Amino acid sequence: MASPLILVLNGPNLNMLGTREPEIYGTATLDDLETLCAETAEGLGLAIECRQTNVEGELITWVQEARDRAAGLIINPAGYSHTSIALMDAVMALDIPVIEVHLSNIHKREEFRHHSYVSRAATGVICGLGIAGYRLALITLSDILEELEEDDQ
Ligand code: CA2
Repeated sequence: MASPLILVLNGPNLNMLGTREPEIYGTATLDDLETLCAETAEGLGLAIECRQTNVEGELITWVQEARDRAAGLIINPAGYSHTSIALMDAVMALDIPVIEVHLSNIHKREEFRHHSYVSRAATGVICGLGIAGYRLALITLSDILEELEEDDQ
């Protein structure tokens, strides 16, 4: 049987990871993050596809595509977390498990980062653990998918 596909979507400015603000986002680059996801997914028997965009509409289109293609979604909506009702609506329309990840602890930062529209549509949220948050999100999705499969039998 084919491995279930997990889509890992990263939003605006995350292509700059590792180049600035290491005290907030750490020193790992987007490449490092995607390698960690690939290695973790392989160990869990999951297939993954990692994508990053700076464009809100593109992120929404990819979320919509997850509906027919993916068994689970990991999303760091970055700045759009705090602004985008359209992105929240797209995530709401999914019926697969969704984990929202933030590298930084958004609750320890400026007030405007404390609220995420996307959290309302997410199965769960991980923040403040750096790129390890993505590893934990994959492990959690693997557990959820196993449980769903057991329920189906
Ligand atoms: O902590 C996170 O993962 C965030 O989603 C990152 C977003 C921020 O707007 C959210 O409030 C929290 C920003 C990503 C920007 O990443 C950069 C990394 C290095 C240099 C510049 C920006």
